[in-house]
Amino acid sequence: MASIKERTYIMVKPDGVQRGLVGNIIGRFEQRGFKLIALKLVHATPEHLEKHYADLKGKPFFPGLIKYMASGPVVAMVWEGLDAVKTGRAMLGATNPLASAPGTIRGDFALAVGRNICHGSDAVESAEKEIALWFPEGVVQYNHDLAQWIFE
Ligand code: RTP
Repeated sequence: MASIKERTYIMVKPDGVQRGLVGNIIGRFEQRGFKLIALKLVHATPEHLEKHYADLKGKPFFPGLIKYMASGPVVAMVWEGLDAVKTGRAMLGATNPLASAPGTIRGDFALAVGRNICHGSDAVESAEKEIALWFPEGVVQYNHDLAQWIFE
């Protein structure tokens, strides 16, 4: 059963930051009812990004992907809420923006797969790994319960 405490790792990529889309993307997750439990602007090293994208090592686009992701700061975030991983991916749209529905982040702002604005974890297990990689310091604890406003 989906948990209201599920967490996903969402990252605005360098093109999203450069194009001024950070506020819009954060706003969509806030408005949907997810809870922001970690956030930072970070210019990641190629070594760090190679760990994040370890599963894609060997793909022809891998060197270009690392170069693009290291080209500027990214906004690293953890969002928590019901079915956060699957819902986060739905809000992002398909990996290739040309296949992303209008109304999704990529469907509204992107055209090219190599400049697709935003990352979202693809499974609960990958979310856990990504959160540990980007936030070794941990996430925040709130002293109020948003859940009572959002969920039954
Ligand atoms: P992401 O990890 O960024 O959320 O993307 P994803 O799961 O939807 O897609 P994945 O297959 O994991 O690919 C990761 C990122 O690599 C870039 N890519 N470029 N040029 C290409 O053919 C190509 N294919 C993938 C994209 O930036 C994609 O988001």
